[in-house]
Amino acid sequence: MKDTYEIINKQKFKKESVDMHYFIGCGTSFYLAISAAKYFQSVTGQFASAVPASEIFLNPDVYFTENKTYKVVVISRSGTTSEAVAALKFINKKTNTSSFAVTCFEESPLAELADEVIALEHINEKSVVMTQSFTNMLYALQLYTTKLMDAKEDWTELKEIPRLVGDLLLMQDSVKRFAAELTYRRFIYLGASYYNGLAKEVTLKLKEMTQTECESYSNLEFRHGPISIVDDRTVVVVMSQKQTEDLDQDLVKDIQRLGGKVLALGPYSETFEADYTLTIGQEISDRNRLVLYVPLLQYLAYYRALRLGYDPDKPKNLSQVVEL
Ligand code: F1P
Repeated sequence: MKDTYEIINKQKFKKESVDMHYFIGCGTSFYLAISAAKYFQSVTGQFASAVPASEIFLNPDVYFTENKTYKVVVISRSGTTSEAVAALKFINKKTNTSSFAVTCFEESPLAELADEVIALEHINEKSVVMTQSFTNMLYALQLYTTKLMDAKEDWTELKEIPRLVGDLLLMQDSVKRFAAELTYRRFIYLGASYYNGLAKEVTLKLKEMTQTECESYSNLEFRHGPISIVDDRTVVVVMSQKQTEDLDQDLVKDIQRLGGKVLALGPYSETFEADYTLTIGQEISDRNRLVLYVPLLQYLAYYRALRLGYDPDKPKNLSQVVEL
């Protein structure tokens, strides 16, 4: 992550004024797009939305009109995923749309086709499952956004992230008890706004690595129906923001009353109670704390996979690159 910081710190970016930004990708890269678009919108005040890469060329009428201008940020670890490349080729034919790629491979179709590129070549991930590539590409997009806006306070906070992620890795034992308990059969991940993409991503991690039944929702949406499946074999992972602490505390109590177990992650005050509380990033603002939630929950999936006897690097029915 320090290398990612150095790359973005040195790189120069074009400042463009467009009507709409789309952040697109497939699978993990789409979930990254959801959090990155929300972050971009919050820092820049400009419209941004996340779209699965395939929809850009399958339903262009939904996303583009003639008299508006667009910038599309395409995210892909491999830079070769079929839908991401097809979306970029489609965009390149449009005169009112520019493109930007974020990938881990400089020599990839995506990097060759895009107007501008962030290439994180130091992320040499061998696993089929995306872990450090997710964290680093999200971090790179936060730094990119902050640099574009010359948002000094955000940049100062983001500069601390590599050190704070390092500290987090020492806390990995804390998630092991949730990973080891095989009577827990269902996992629900809750995250709102910027955190909703993260909730979807850690759900996918658990699904890919462990074949466990799991779902994700925006925190308070959980009460509107999904809460009916909570029982004593359900674990709910709550990702909190500073301003949602009180509402999340009530939600935790409701889930526990129904027999569910709660693992809570957030910048909590001392009084917050759950079955296990991980207090993280108290000194960092909600939008810049994002990536701190991810590694520990990736570890949760990893340790559960080992406990179940699965190879966490090679999930069933999945390959590193999906080519149509
Ligand atoms: C996207 C992706 C991954 C998934 C699997 C297949 O890859 O869908 O999210 O875990 O590895 O590919 P990419 O476009 O980011 O390379």
